[in-house]
Amino acid sequence: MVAANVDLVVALLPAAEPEPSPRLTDRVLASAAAQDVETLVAISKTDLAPAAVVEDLEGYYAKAGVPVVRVCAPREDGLPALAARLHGRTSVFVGPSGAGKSTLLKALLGPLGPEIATGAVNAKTGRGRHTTTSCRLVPFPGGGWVVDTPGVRTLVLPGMRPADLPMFFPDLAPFNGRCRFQDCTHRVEPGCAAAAAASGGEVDPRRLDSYRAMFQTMLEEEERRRRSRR
Ligand SMILES: Nc1nc2c(ncn2[C@@H]2O[C@H](COP(=O)(O)OP(=O)(O)O)[C@@H](O)[C@H]2O)c(=O)[nH]1
Ligand SMILES: [Mg+2]
Ligand SMILES: [Zn+2]
Repeated sequence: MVAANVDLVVALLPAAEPEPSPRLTDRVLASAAAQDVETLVAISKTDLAPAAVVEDLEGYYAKAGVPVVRVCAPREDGLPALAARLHGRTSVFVGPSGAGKSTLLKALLGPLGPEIATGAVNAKTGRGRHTTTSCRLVPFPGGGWVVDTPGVRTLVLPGMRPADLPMFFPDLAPFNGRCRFQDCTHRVEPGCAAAAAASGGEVDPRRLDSYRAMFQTMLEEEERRRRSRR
């Protein structure tokens, strides 16, 4: 996706400014899982959102079976927990522009770290400004590497087949083969075990919707590629 030999993708999910988009985070997580890379969600900018919003996001990922930490760079909250995960590994920070990736990396590296540019979120659009324009590989104190990346808005997943997508959603994978139809895609088929789990609250219905939206995007991508080949 971003760099070779990556051990860990840290998906930054801002609690506010810009507006949190778990759907984008879900796409980052599924893409990383498809490349057999471990993932961690870091809910950032927690000082800018009500506690209920942060708790909801945290609960969403805990229930989805994805490790999650809360971080707030200016308050230095959650930094030791995150640093422990980064130690000795090659990690990539991924997330929307303005999520606080560069700020977080700066806070982790401390005053002796290299100069890293950060940029305010555009007040009019609520979007980040893409201050970080290229990937940047930074040595992590005590061992390891961290890659700071520019913001992602959408993700294209070359070579990933829609039918394989449930495998990369840890909370949906257990339902594979448990639906009425063996090749159920958990979208519109009757007798879908994943849909029943979402209705029953065992799976967050928003996660299933997010999966379905990603599946749809992948179908559209496939169609676009097919057309451009003709
Ligand atoms: N209040 C607050 N602001 C933050 C936090 N993290 C980053 N920011 C601000 O958000 C803006 C975007 O941060 P930046 O690190 O450039 O985001 P990036 O595009 O993901 O690298 C900057 O103005 C930062 O100062 C945070 O935890 N709390
Ligand atoms: Mg940046
Ligand atoms: Zn199903």
